[in-house]
Amino acid sequence: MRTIRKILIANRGEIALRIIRACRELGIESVGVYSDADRGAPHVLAANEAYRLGPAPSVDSYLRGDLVLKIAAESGADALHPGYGFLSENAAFAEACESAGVKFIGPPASAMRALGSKTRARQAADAVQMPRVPGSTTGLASLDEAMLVAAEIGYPVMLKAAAGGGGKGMRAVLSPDEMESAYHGARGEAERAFGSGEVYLEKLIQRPRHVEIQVLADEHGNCIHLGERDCSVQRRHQKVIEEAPSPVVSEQLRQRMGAAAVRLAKSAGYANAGTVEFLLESGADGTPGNFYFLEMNTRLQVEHPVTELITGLDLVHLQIAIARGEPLPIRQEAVTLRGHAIECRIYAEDHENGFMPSPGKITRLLQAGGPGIREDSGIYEGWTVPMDYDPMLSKLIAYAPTRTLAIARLRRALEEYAIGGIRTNLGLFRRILDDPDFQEGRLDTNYLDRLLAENHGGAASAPPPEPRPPNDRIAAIAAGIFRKLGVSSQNCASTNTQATTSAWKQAGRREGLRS
Ligand code: MV4
Repeated sequence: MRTIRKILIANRGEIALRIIRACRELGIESVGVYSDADRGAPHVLAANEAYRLGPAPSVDSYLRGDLVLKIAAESGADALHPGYGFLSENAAFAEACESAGVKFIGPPASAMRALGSKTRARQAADAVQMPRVPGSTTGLASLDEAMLVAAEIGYPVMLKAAAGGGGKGMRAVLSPDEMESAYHGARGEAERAFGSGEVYLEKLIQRPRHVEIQVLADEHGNCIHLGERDCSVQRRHQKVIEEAPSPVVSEQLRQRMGAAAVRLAKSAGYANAGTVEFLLESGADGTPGNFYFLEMNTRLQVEHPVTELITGLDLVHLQIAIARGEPLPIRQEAVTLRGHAIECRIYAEDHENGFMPSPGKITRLLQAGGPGIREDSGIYEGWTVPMDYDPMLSKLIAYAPTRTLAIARLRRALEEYAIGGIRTNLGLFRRILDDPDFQEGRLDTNYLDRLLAENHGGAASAPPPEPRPPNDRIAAIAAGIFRKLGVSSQNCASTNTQATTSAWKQAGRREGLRS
């Protein structure tokens, strides 16, 4: 067993805060790190102590593994949690931590390397009879080979970068005449983005769902899975809504996917929390078809709370227990899924104007609460959202006995939630949750693009939309402003046709009562 008394959190925002909270619950000291843009960030205020890394850009701060390890030594941290992004999937950094005598709370570097290359991961999948998308398991040597392999598996196909992830260096190829430019395009993009131009081919799966299995492995060879998350609602490889369980995965399918994920993790010598991603084919009549291994993410994911809510487990507590060398405290048979959880990723971006990032000062913040609502946030009223990082502000998560009730709770919470001073995608969630296809669980990875193309703006290439007629939101915002100014807002208020009263409107009422 290893002693962990003090953990350095090598991250920022909501995930740093999430990990600091777990430390507090476990009686562990927390060490925060920050860039110049994050001097007053919530994670800096919450940590027991905090140290400056450097200037705002990530390459000068949160990506500086050498500085992070210097601070670990200085502060006497005996372990390090990398969160997600930044250094979390950097095998060389995990190794450097171990050399410095700082326990890296994540998998061993060897497992990160084994799964980091997609061609190697596909070979690993074959070795454990894990179904994977048909195609090559080694890099393509030439355009000629690409043509041959594509003819073998049959068009349409997809070119992918072996070092890739998140859609970079990826090209759909619908017919042989498209191959030449796609091949060179994908190679060049992969070379520039990852320093490796290795590409391989897969059969293109049309309109799949993105379903992933959460796994947990200890350092004694035990491994379990915690069911799936459905992350099909995404835009440009950026997840927008995640839920657990998937509305279409049966107990039998869950057990097959879960068992395959556990086999893969065990074969790679995996330890700690990880996620195995699958494409789930849509069969006829909305029932799922085959599932195919896509890749393994060797970190705690943004969307881990939905799994926590339906399993009743705390994944960060478990990560720390595993890092201490403890055996998994639960057996697979004891894992039970209960209820339904849905998460919205709230971003500082203008979804009505090409999804432009919208950093800036948060002048007003009305947070949601009440039964079945969890908010993992990295903001406060008065905080200036820096433009240097991913613009995710918070995660709003609803939990209820059924999917229908979880949707109702989320819609109610979104009515309570208001962020002033910057643009956010809150309005987008109201739209998605009102959509019959979402409500019926008719989802695939093209779902959001379809919804955004439907009527008013949102598509990245589309020009800004014409001003829309006043709706309840605009009226409610105006009501708040007018009340603050002491002007009558009767006309605006009368356009509110919804049964619920929005957060802004209530804020306006409170302001009115005060004066
Ligand atoms: C695919 C695919 C269809 N067929 N592979 C996108 C990110 C990368 N991790 C894998 N991705 C895809 N791979 C084959 N053979 C469709 C996607 C895909 C996708 C996957 C998961 C979540 C969202 C997506 C959005 C578009 C395309």
